[in-house]
This record gives sequence, structure tokens and C-alpha cells, in this order.
Amino acid sequence: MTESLVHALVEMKEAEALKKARQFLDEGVAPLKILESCSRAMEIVGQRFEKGVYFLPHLMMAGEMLKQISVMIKPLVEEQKNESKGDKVLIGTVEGDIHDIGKNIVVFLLETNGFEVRDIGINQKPAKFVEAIQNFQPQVVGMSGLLTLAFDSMKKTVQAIEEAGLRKKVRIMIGGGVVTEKIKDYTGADAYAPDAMAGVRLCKQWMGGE
Ligand code: B12
Repeated sequence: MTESLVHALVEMKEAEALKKARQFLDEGVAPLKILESCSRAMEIVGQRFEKGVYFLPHLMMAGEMLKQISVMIKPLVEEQKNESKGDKVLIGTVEGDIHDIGKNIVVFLLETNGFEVRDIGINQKPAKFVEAIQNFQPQVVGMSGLLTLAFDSMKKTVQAIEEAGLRKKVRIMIGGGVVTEKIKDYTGADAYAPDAMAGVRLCKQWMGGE
């Protein structure tokens, strides 16, 4: 049903994509379903970029469209937000990487599920994660990264957390694009989540909610 949204996004038809997203939301389609369609569209855009059919401006346009759809969805998520029980998650995109659409979806879903989230943004150095852990005292730290080079940044961040004596105080989950179990092992994180909902489930397990 949301295929027309996927199509409009993939074909870079901005006005149509935004209109469709608005229409589906008004008709009562779940925000999560819209976000899934966006992810599917991004997958295809990424493939076209790899094949040399699309170029950087297309990635930028795709990012822009998704940002605008996220803005549309945000108030609906705010409405559905569950009361926080004091379970805290710190999240950010690691150094060298500025992709944040997926991370923002994770933030949305965590907040809807009653977690208190501090999002430190994109391109964050290991020291920034450490500082934020000290200030915010989360039970879980989430790191996002879509570039291959992000894996080294994740590893360095885990090491920095360890060196600061904080490793035993937090569980670390990673995610984004092609992150796998193997990459989880490489970085020293506790777990990886293939999608945002899996990240929420992990947090629930870790904090005793499930
Ligand atoms: C949009 C986009 C951009 C936009 C980003 C806009 C933004 N604000 O994020 C812009 C134009 C900035 C961009 C730039 C670049 N990009 Co880009 N980009 C993409 C694209 C098309 C979509 C990414 C996306 O948003 N996907 C949708 C979201 C929803 O998916 P997701 O992030 O994976 O998130 C989901 C899960 O993974 C999970 N998740 C995500 N994070 C986390 C974290 C935790 C803790 C958990 C639990 C879960 C979780 O939850 C989400 C929802 O379920 C991808 C292609 C692709 N297939 O992904 C390329 C892609 C990631 N980009 C790529 C490249 C090469 C670049 C550039 C280097 C291009 C260039 N030559 O400059 C730059 C790098 C800039 C930088 N330093 O980071 C490559 C990466 C290749 C690689 N292996 O390194 C890709 C794969 C394209 C390709 N096929 O070649 N890009």
C-alpha cells in the first residue's frame, strides 16, 4: 500500500513523496510503517548510488526527503510517548560519520517506548561519548554508523569507555546499515541490532522490562 511512497522517494519526486507520506499518516497508517517504507526506498537509492546511476546530490536529496518525513512523524510519536521510568539511553553517530536518519528513528522508537534518551548527534568523537556517559549516566549506550570507517570509530569509542572505567556501568549496542554480529565482535560492543525495533527490544531486555 505504501509502495507509491517508496516509488516517489526512489525517483526523487520530493513533492509527491511528502504528499503521500502526509496522506498515509492522515489515513491512519502507522508511523513505523511509513519509516519502514523510507528504509526500503533508501536501500534502493543506495544500490543505484553503488551502480553509478545516482550520485551524491541524489543521496542528499534522499536524506532531505527523509528528514522532512521525520518532522511530519515527530508530533505523532510525541503523542504516543510513554511515561519515562528512568531507563536512560545515550545515543550518537560515531566519529567520521554524519548519517543520522536511522539513528533518529531509533530515538523516536525508544522515546515512544518510555526510555529517556539523550542524543548527542553526528560525528561524535569517543571523548564526547565518555563525557556524555559521565553526565547523563545511562544504562545503555547506542552507537550508529553507516560507513565502513565507522567500525573503527565504534571500536575506539568502546575502548575509550573502557579506559574511562565506565565499561561495566553500561551496555553497548551498535547499529546502522551493514553492521553485523561480526562487527559487533570487532568493536567490543555487547550487541548489535539490525533495525530500530530490535534496538528497543534489546534495551527492554537489558533493563528488565521484558
Ligand atoms: C541518505 C544517505 C546519505 C545522506 C545522509 C543524510 C542523513 N542525514 O543521514 C548524505 C548525503 C549526507 C550521505 C553522505 C555520504 N554517504 Co551516504 N547514504 C545514504 C543512504 C542512501 C541512505 C542511508 C539511510 O538513511 N538509510 C535509511 C535508514 C533508516 O537506515 P539505517 O541508517 O541503516 O537505520 C536503520 C537500522 O540500521 C537501525 N539503526 C541505525 N542506527 C542504529 C543505531 C543503533 C544503536 C541501533 C540499535 C540501530 C540502528 O535502525 C534504523 C531503522 O530500522 C545510504 C544507502 C543505504 N543503503 O543505506 C548511503 C550510504 C550509507 N552512504 C555511503 C557513502 C559512501 C556516503 C559518502 C561517503 C558519499 C560521498 N562520496 O561523500 C558520504 C559520507 C558522509 C559522512 N562522512 O558520513 C555508502 C557507504 C558505503 C560504505 N560501506 O562505507 C552508502 C551505503 C551508499 C552506497 N551504497 O554506497 N549519505
